[in-house]
Amino acid sequence: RHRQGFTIFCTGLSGAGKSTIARVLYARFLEMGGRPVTLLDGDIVRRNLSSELGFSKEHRDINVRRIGFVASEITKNRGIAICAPIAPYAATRRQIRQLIENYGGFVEVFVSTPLDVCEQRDRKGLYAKARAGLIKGFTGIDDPYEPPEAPEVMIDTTSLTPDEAAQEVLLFLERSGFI
Ligand code: GGZ
Repeated sequence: RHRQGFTIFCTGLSGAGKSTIARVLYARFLEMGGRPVTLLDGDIVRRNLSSELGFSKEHRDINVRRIGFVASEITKNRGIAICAPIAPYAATRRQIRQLIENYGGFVEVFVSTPLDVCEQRDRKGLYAKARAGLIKGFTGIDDPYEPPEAPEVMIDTTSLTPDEAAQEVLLFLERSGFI
């Protein structure tokens, strides 16, 4: 079987649960075997591909386009790319979708956990810093997040375990014939 490649593109606020879902999916795909899997988590990309970039609209767009390009190459080669940036701008996500759909599947996963829940979790203390004005231009506080209008999957992690959240994505992939 020569199944097509695909990209899982998780988008949502800081603390919404993107990286956690992405890591569970990564482990599941490795267990399944068959296709090469690449995890392009926000942190990993910022450290290795985008270390010179900040968080202006321009820099976020460059960052997200780089992720999209790498994911498109992986998808072209029939692999699985799992991406987990905030990717706050709808137009930029749309461009990446268009690029990747030339080569395989694009599965937009909107991790829709509301701001108040993300802020309550505040795992890294960044929301507190943003509220205190110590970080400027923080997504959801004083910087925009444009929610996807037609994501393939929408997951609010408020009352789901990471496994349950990842299962939602796996179900979609099975129903759509990707896995
Ligand atoms: C949003 C910021 C910011 C600002 C630093 N706004 O919870 P985290 O820490 O680990 O995830 C956030 C990450 C966002 O980087 P991305 O590359 O995913 O963003 S984008 O897609 O918009 O390029 C957060 C941290 O970096 N962080 N400053 N101002 N998040």
